[in-house]
Amino acid sequence: MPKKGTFRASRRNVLKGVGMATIGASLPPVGSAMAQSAPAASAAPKGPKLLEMDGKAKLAVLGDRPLVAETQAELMDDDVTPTAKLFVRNNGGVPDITGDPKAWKIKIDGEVNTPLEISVGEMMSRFPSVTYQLTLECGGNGRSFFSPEARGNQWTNGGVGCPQWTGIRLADVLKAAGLKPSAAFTGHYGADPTLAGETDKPTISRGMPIAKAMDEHTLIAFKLNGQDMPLIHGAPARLVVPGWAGSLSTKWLKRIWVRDKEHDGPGMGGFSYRVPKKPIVPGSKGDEKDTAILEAMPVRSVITFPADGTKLTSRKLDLRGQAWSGEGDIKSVDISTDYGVTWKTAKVNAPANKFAWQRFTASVDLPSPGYYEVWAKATDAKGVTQPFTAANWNPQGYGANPINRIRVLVES
Ligand SMILES: Nc1nc2c(c(=O)[nH]1)N[C@H]1C(S)=C(S)[C@@H](COP(=O)(O)O)O[C@H]1N2
Ligand SMILES: [Mo]
Repeated sequence: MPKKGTFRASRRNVLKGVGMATIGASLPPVGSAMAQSAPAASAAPKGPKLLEMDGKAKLAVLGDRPLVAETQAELMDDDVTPTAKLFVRNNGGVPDITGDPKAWKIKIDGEVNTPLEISVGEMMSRFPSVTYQLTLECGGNGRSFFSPEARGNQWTNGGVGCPQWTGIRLADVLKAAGLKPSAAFTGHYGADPTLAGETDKPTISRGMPIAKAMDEHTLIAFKLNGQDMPLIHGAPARLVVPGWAGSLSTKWLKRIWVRDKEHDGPGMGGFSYRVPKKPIVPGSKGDEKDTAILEAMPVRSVITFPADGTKLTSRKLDLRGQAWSGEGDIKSVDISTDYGVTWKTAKVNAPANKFAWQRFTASVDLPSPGYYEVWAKATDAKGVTQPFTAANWNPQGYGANPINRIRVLVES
């Protein structure tokens, strides 16, 4: 193990107050907008507030009401994301759901021949059960890297996870209801109350084109990592729409309205989940009419070992991370330890299935003791790669996927 302590915001290092410890502790996160624009703060930064919830790891809390918590990069080191480490993103409250989960009913209506009201139990017995490892990523993941700051939760890279989901294909239920030729789009409704406690208003209601709804990897899931779905992740049933903005993956699912046009629920209007069709000046207002719906999430890589700020006792570093793209598989990941002057190709594992993230590993030799940044850059099967900085600024801050950077200090 080359790892020996860290030199970022640990209390001991802050108190020591000298040398690299201080520099590491006072630096903003690498790659953040702050890192690019602000001088290093002199005061010791407070670490993030950590989640305290039964069954969950100490994730970084980005918001309390509604609860939003992201997974620290070093907690994304499992091939399959354990339930405890999966990020949480609520827009409202958590519904009070009691009784037999199998009796929970979902309504399918709108542009269908036979509207259905079907229970979880019936779905389980009528349709084949499928299990896939699928990446779920919040549309705002990476938002903190934008400069100037874009409004919303300041995600770094941790609004993502890739656990195993078990359920049925949404396509099977839609086929059972019989899509009319006019069926063009879905509209999703969950049972969560608003923050004000209203139960008759959706907190968020997004939808997708029918083709994505019919994709064999789009699921109504009942289980997470082989266990009954935890309430916080959408029990008894939730959608999992892999690769696309996480807001489509409706938790506590109670209705799918099949529409003959683009859905218009909360989360579909204004700049919500929309990005400019042509680049706009960072910080400007933009024009809602000139936007397109955010669909697939962009290519991204995250170094999960070592942690940012690690002190190394060896110049040989065996690093690893995860890479994924909402568009499909990862073709390559490249690593640089000299600020992008030279790059080395990492080994990339095959995905468990389509829409699963992929493990990369690399062994790099750092030429001398001292301070280094390790950069990772993924390229997907379409040949799309990560930019060096958060590109395509937009008012709501979607799609920031700059190359991933960690800092290490070689001590000997
Ligand atoms: N009913 C409902 N479904 C929801 C949400 C919500 O607030 N209410 N949040 C969405 C968003 S924005 C994301 S990113 C994912 C997060 O899923 P998780 O909390 O299980 O990680 O759930 C989506 N499904
Ligand atoms: Mo999200």
